[in-house]
Amino acid sequence: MKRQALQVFDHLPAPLDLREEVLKGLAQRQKTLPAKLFYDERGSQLFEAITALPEYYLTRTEIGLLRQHSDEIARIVGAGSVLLEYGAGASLKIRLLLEALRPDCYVPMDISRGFLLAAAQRLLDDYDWLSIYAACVDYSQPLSLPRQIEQAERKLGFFPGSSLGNFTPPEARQFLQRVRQTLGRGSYFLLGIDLVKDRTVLEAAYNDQQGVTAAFNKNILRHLNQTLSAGFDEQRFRHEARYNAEQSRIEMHLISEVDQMINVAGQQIALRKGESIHTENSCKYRPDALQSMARSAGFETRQIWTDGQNYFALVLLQGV
Ligand code: AVI
Repeated sequence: MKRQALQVFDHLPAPLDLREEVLKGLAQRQKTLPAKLFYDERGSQLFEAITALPEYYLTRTEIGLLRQHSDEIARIVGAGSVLLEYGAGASLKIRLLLEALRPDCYVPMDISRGFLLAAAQRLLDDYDWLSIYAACVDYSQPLSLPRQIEQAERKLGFFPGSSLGNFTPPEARQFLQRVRQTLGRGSYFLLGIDLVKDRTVLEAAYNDQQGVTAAFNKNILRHLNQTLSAGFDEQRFRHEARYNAEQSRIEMHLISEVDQMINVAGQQIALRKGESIHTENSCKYRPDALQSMARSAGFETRQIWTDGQNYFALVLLQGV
């Protein structure tokens, strides 16, 4: 493919009815809120700060693995490839992969157009050889990409950060099936996955000393106050993250400190003192469980790289 710098592809689905989704979650016995509400501008900044926390080992461990193995990944995938990232390449991780692979074309996919284009522009400024096809899409939904991308012979999909863990296992399997459909047989998919480990390490990573994760969790309430004119007072909630060993997942909750009534989009929601709103799951995997899930979605495992402590894994899958 010839260098075409930046092309943009817009294919956003109609927005879901957020009010309905929020009220439905708050009407359940275990109240829930959709985790996607974390990521307004402030939430994205708080998440960036989380990735630099001493307790949050995930990001630095994954970057270490990419530094060590991106040349080998590039050798396996081969020259003349298209690199598709599920999410927009704002981080050092995609730079490590781009530099090793030097793909013909890089396709970041993200729902936030502003974020997507700003990240793409920064990469174009730094890499004069790079062609970018920025796709403004909801990658958790079925995707159809432009023909020139779909027909590329060598494709590598990249889904870093253990973001697969924020899906429930059935959602994760369905997501992998969709990725397999989009990428096609023979294509590669590189996943960053947080592994099951000692509960104290996991719980510390989501209950940091500086309280950044607590601010990130409570930000969901601020965001709701703005978007659905809700009346949450974040002072009346406390952050809690606990490891659910049976389900191999960290659960984030907001616990009501008092009995309270809250107006959410015109409806009164009652919360008892001590009652929780479940805001996020972050599933941790054992390599064998991940491999069998991937197999059932149409992928074989090519290679797994882990760090010395077995905290995190880079998993290279190939569509069969
Ligand atoms: C984005 N995602 C993979 C993070 C995680 O670890 O599940 C979100 C996060 N929640 C609290 N801390 C970080």
